[in-house]
Amino acid sequence: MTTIIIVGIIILLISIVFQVAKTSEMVSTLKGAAQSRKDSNNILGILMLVFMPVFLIGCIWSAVHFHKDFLPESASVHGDWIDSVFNTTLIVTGLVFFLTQIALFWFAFRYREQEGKKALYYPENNKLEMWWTIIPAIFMTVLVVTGLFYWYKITAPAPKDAMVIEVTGKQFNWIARYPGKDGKLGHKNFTLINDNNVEGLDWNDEATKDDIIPTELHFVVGKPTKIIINSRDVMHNFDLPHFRVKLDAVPGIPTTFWFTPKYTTEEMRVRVGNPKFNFELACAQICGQSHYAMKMAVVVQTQAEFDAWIKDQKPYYETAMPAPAVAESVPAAEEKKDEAKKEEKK
Ligand SMILES: [Cu+2]
Repeated sequence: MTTIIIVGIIILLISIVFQVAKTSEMVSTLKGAAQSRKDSNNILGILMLVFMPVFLIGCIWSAVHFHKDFLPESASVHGDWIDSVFNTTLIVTGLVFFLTQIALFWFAFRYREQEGKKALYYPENNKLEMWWTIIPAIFMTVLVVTGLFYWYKITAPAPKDAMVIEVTGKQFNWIARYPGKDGKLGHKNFTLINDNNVEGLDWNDEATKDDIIPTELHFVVGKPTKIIINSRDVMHNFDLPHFRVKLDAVPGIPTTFWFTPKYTTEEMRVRVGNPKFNFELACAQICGQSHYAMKMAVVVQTQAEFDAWIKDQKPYYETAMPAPAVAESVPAAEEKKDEAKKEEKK
């Protein structure tokens, strides 16, 4: 029913516009071409003035209304810097946008074609050109230099005490790896990848044997965290929107990024007023059919909570290796027992 009403309204509007156009055509024939041109110029000029505030208010409304949807609340130290640069750029360019749009519509109204008015021939003004080059150049320089200042801070080498986590993207989930007690991530080799060894860890390297591959990412609040980002197959994109971390996961070329989480999950739940809030790692690169489902839960906790959690995690080696080893050794042991019994009987 609603659809029929909407279609009816659209047809009605089209026929009104058509009728108005037809009537104005008839009026112009009666009045003569010159008068009708004057009228339409006046109408268009006034419409420009009416459209200007509607358009500008719409811009302000959409910026305010959708601002929180552009990026969620920042939960990392450098996230605040990025937001401040972003907001400064938005304010400066927004101001210029408003001034130029007001001038554009006002000029369209003020200098519409009018009887007895002739356009002024004004080919150049060097002074004016100088100022409208210098002023934007100063603003652009300030914005770019501020951006670069933060960029170098953000991309500087990670502090030595940073926690190191490796995250590998694959179609269609993330694999996180924490170094075990030795604090070292063991070697891996893509040729060793199989169902029991999702990362292709090289078990000949002792450092791999305590590596942990959990199903969730855990960070410590206030602790610098360095992520080594990998991909097992196609290009993915490591995206932690709350931490303002977003970097491509490229097969064969590990990328790194470090950041410091500012709030625990619990604190963030209070901040956003949602007791069910959870941080999330997403894939921000369309990487195949189930790209939309490629995500991983992220927990930010205190050092003590993290220590308790990591203590409960089993090294991946234990889940990957012993099962076949035990299965082989059981029949072998049985055989030995049998042989021993036979010998006893002899
Ligand atoms: Cu992906």
